[in-house]
Amino acid sequence: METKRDGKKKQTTVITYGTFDLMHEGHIRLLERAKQLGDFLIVGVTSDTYDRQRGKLNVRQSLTERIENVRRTGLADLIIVEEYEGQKVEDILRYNVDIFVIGSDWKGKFDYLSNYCQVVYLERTKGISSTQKRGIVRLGIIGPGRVARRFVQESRFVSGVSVEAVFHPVEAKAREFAQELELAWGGSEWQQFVESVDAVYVATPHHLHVEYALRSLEEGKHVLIEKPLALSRSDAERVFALARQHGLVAMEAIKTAFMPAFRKLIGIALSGTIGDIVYVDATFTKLIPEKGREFDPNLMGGAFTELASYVLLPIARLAGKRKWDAELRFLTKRGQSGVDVWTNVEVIVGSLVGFGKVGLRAKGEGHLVIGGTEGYIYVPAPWWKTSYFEIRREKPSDNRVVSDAFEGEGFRYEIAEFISAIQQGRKPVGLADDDSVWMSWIIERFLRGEGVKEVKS
Ligand code: C2G
Repeated sequence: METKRDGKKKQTTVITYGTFDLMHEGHIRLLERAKQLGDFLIVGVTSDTYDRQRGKLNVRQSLTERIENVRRTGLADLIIVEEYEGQKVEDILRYNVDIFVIGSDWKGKFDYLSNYCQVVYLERTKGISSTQKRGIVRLGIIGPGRVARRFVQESRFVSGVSVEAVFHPVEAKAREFAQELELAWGGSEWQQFVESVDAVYVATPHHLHVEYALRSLEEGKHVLIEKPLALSRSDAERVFALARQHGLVAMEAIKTAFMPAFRKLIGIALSGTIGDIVYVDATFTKLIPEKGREFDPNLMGGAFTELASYVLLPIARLAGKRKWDAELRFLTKRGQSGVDVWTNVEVIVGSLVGFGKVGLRAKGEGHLVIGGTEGYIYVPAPWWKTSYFEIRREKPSDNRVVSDAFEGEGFRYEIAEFISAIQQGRKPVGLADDDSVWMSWIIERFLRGEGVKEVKS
């Protein structure tokens, strides 16, 4: 407590903010420690509109219920509603706040508030004991790599999931990752790992996806599997059959499939807005130095296994059931290590032709065009992070623009879909099992060399 110049003790006011959805011990411990820092605790609860605006997904409880969660702790002296970006500064000034408190998952993000008051980041609670019955899914990661790191960061924008554990056969790698990302557990003990989670995210190199997915499903865990889910049709079918048998969710992590603008785009194309769909043309290139996992034949590297899931996605979604009658042609170019560095795929499904181009050592325009008899849809690069597209017609005055911008990497939509499918005991929407099985079948055909023509390197 500070002493004012007039001798009277000034009360120390502390403020913190959060969604406080499905209140768990992480929230409660934060409020307890915040309270201990002063004499008067103000808690800001985010409004639904603000959560939507800041990209917080899958919030299950209403604002009233979430306020009630905070009230019930008996820790807040005042509860306010956070309704817009920039409100924090105004609240700090209005309530004469001394200390702003937030969990360490926000480290650095609120340093700008130190111009107005003291900013304290409290260590977030690792390990949530809440069970699925209460709606919180505890998630474990297999394969602590680059994609897993981004996944953890994005998962904090999805309510109802807590990333708890990370597994790697090399203990030190898992531990290091767990420490860096503030996870409760990191190690190489498989049994300990699966027992501490309800769901698993498989983010290993491609050739291990199926093995880990099956092992996790056998243990009764839901699985989110990095793309490509499998490298053969039968392997993909085994994954989904086992999930069905155990009543679990199995989903392929193709982030584009779950982005709001992409879902809209597919709906619009299928509803006949551009007439009959005649072709789909999608390109995804990524320049990567010719070393590392992506070029390793033993890890099933190559441009096609790395990127085909993206370019095949709109073709699969637009062709529907007809996709199984597809005639396939590939044109490919190999790099020094023997894996493909560029591949064109042609998918002919009746009157619909799909063109996909993927590359790791050469760039191309990364757009998506869906051509129809009455117009076309154009998605500029990077189309796989779909946030904006145009419906273009013969008469430019009939053109229309659809935009649905998002925050961050766009992973959060796929995470939110996976978590809400688990919570609601339903299939994920945006990507059917059949789409994933079909893509695995195409990758299998490519790897077997069926219909593949090689271009000189
Ligand atoms: N928290 C924690 N441990 C957890 C989970 C959450 O300490 N395992 C903390 C968060 O860091 C945050 C508070 O609990 O300080 C509320 O978390 P959420 O309800 O998830 O809200 P959040 O999205 O973090 O709101 O204006 C909103 C705030 O900026 C952040």
